Amino acid sequence: MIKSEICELLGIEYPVFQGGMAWIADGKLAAAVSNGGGLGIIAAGNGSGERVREQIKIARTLTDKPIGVNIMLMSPHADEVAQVVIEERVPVVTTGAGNPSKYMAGWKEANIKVIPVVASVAMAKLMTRLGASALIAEGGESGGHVGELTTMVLVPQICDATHLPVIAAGGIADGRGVAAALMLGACGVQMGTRFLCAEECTTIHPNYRERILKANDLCTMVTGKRLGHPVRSLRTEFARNYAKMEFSGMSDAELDGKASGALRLAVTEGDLDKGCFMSGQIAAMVNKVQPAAEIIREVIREAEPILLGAAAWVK
Ligand code: TUI
Repeated sequence: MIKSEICELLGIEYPVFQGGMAWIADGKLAAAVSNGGGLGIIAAGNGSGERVREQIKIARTLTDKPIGVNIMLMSPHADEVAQVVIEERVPVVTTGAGNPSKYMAGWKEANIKVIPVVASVAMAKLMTRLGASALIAEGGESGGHVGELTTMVLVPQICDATHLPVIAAGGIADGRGVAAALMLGACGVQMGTRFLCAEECTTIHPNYRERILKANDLCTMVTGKRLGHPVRSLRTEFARNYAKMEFSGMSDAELDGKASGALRLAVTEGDLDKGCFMSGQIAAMVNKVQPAAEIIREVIREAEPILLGAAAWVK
């Protein structure tokens, strides 16, 4: 059994979060993860407040365990969603792709445990000062919107910069990743890509899942750096073409908008030409579809002997 302070803080059995994957992580997936003893997280993505409220209600019909909501701060609906989580008394909020400072006081007043994703030491210090309950240190191995640093480099530096519990994310898909994260000073992990292949992840088109299951080690790439929004996704026709446009003489104004709606096209249509199939670098390590609860049990069961055996390195 692997327990840490994050389990007590949130009332969960295992220190495993499911990433708040935009367009993908709905109430059904979040409930399955929470029922499996982890923390299930509903992704607000670019959705409206009412859509998020609906998903919270769906999750609540499926579980009485704690669930979280991830607020994507670049969304035009972020203000609205920030209010909905208060009204719905959501116990945990995670944030991504920006600085949640302006919401922190309101969420704290509503007794919400706020766990921002941070991709730098400066942001970790700011969030600690503003009263976050824990931090997610997400390295650039992850899928979707990525920061500059890798998990290996980011996690220990974030741990040094805060007294809060730190959850490691990016590049973690099995028990070895869980054990390594704990060795770096984290007290839990967040996985996104692995949960794309959870049985209860029914929002994604079969093409998306098939691409993940068939992926190899070099299957992802980062696009979007030129406009300041780097995104890691599968190396599809869309990603290759977008990368070509970034290096062409195209103006910023023309480039902007070339990726809009591409994640939705991947998730709902499985469109291999126009879709952006966001994925972490560990896609190659995801080889089977299984229930969310089994994923959680499996990574914890794999991590236990590794952690117990670690003392053998010290002579
Ligand atoms: O947010 C994510 N990953 C995401 S969001 C997303 S939706 C999207 N769709 C289309 C285009 C772009 C995004 C898909 N994947 N991960 C959490 C994360 N947050 N990673 C890095 C950061 C981050 C970066 C900068 C957090 C804070 C930050 O602060 C910058 C500042 O404002 O100083």
